[in-house]
Amino acid sequence: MGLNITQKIISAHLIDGRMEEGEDIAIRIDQTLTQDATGTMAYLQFEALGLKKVKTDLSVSYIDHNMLQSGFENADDHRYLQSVAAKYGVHFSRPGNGICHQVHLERFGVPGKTLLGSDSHTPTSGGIGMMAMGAGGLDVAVAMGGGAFYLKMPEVVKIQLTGKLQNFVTAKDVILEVLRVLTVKGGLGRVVEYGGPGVKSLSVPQRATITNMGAELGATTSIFPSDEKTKEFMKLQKRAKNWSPLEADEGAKYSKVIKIDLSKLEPLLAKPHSPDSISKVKSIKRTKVDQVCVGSCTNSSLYDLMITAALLKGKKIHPDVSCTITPGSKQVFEAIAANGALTDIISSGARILESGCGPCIGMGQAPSSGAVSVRSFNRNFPGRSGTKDAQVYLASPETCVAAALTGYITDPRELKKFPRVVLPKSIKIDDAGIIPPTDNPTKVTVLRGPNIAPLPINKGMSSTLEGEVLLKTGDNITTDHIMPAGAKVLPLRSNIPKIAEYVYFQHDPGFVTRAKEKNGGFIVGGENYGQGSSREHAALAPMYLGLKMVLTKSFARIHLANLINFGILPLNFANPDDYDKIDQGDILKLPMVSDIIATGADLTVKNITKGVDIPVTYSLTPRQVSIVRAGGLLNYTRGGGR
Ligand code: MIC
Ligand code: SF4
Repeated sequence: MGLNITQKIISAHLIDGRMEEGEDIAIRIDQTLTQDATGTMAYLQFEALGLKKVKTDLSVSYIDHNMLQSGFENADDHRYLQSVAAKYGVHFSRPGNGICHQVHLERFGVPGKTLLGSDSHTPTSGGIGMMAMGAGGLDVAVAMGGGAFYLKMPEVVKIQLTGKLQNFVTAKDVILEVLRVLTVKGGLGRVVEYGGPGVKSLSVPQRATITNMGAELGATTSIFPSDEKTKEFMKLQKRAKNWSPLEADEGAKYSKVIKIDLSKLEPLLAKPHSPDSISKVKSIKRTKVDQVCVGSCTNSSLYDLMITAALLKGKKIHPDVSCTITPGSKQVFEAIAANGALTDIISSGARILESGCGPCIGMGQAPSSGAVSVRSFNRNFPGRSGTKDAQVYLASPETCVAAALTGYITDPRELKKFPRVVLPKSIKIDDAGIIPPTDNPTKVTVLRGPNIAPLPINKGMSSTLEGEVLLKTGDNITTDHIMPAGAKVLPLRSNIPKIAEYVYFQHDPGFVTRAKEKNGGFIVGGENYGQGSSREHAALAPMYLGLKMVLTKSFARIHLANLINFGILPLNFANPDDYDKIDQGDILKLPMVSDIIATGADLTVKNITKGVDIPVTYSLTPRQVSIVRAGGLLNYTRGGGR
């Protein structure tokens, strides 16, 4: 039987389990990446494993999120990350060197290898033919220690591409189309694999835009074949020796095939407040724009910046628009400086930002009250921009520039003249922003500032759980709702007691006080609970507040894994209509739950307030049951579990 790309990579890395859809499997991880907002926890956890050195082929620690140094906190964390990287054999990408996914694609990605990153957009490297997945920091720490990564054998969906994109239609429009078809829940338990004759018309950075935003589908990952275009890209990066071809076999099986004719696509955008709220740009009625931001790990490649500059050349940003532009890496920044594109950007009146996540994660550039912001980013969840009532649209750099020049949401085809951007045949490769690990790790002292608080460790699970429903939510709750980011909260990522004060801060400001008064309790949610980022703080901080169990219609993959890793019991309604039988404030009881899940027997939640019994399910592997009962993965590992 022919294998698809996903099956090929998994079979070459399989440590445990059978490669059958839905089966629990364990795979070997070749490379890891971390970023600063999740990295401090990941390395504290790695240190707790007591190893001398990472056991991966390559591990990289990036600084890209917490770049504002408005107090000592982020600077302290950066110092810790640099010293811990040197000590344990990790490459360190300095602040200013660029966004982890962009840099990893350029400098480290290798077709056919596995990559685990403590950031949900790690699938960006799927653009180069890697099996690249996002995970919580603890899973990445375990992988750095040589441990396997556990996942369910995904089903594989094929996106069959034909045709060629027209002028002003972009890779971003491809992934927005996929989001329109599959929605933010459509990727759950799936890998999205791209194939068909249309693939060869897309460059690696274009492919990476598509796999990057595949995270918004909730997919395990997204992947492209490795072909001549991949070789070309790796040659440009002076890494041709790392290239190898990879494609699906003839007759490879897929659970579903979705056909997209690239030549029929039009400029699209995602409307507030979800990446799957898709519309054609031309169908948006006249909407005035206050802010435009080009950048983020989705759209900050050299091509993205060059087309942005070419469209801005000789024109001025509309007086009512504040426009920021962020090159994704030092390499991109240097290239546009050298070829003059940067001058076109600056003279248009756009504001150029240092290479990093910046406005994408609310690290500066929060829009004005009620503002309309058009961004080339990947997420427009409520409040993520830093302004609660901002209206954020997601679109291609081309559509962003059209808005920046006209002051309105505008179909970029109205700009008429399409500038042909020719990428250079060679670019300057200078890895001065990447510090390799030292040869002399014993001489390195790990530097910890006062911002870094010890990791809170959960207690083992009680035999019976009883408590109040602290919060009942609707569908598609994001980790930005649970544990907001932004310039104020992100510096607290290394300090769980402090960051715990911000759990559900914008969505439900009374949550923390309630959780403390009631001594913890439960959360009830709808579909796709915990979608979005990989931040384990969305489990760790609620755990610190005493959250014991979350009962939902369904969970997003990474958040589910994070809840388990920190000993919070994830349950699903056996019957989704029973969601209506619980209200916020109800008292729930789960008698002998710890014993019941150990045996795999049926489980019932008793709603004491309403006097009803609610059947629930738990799709946990025996290993996950042991982790939850132990109070989390660290306790489980310390107790001898692997
Ligand atoms: C994001 O885009 O939400 C982030 C910030 O990159 C997160 C990681 C984090 O919360 O630190 C992600 O996507 O995993
Ligand atoms: Fe950074 Fe935004 Fe990409 Fe997350 S989505 S890694 S915050 S640029």
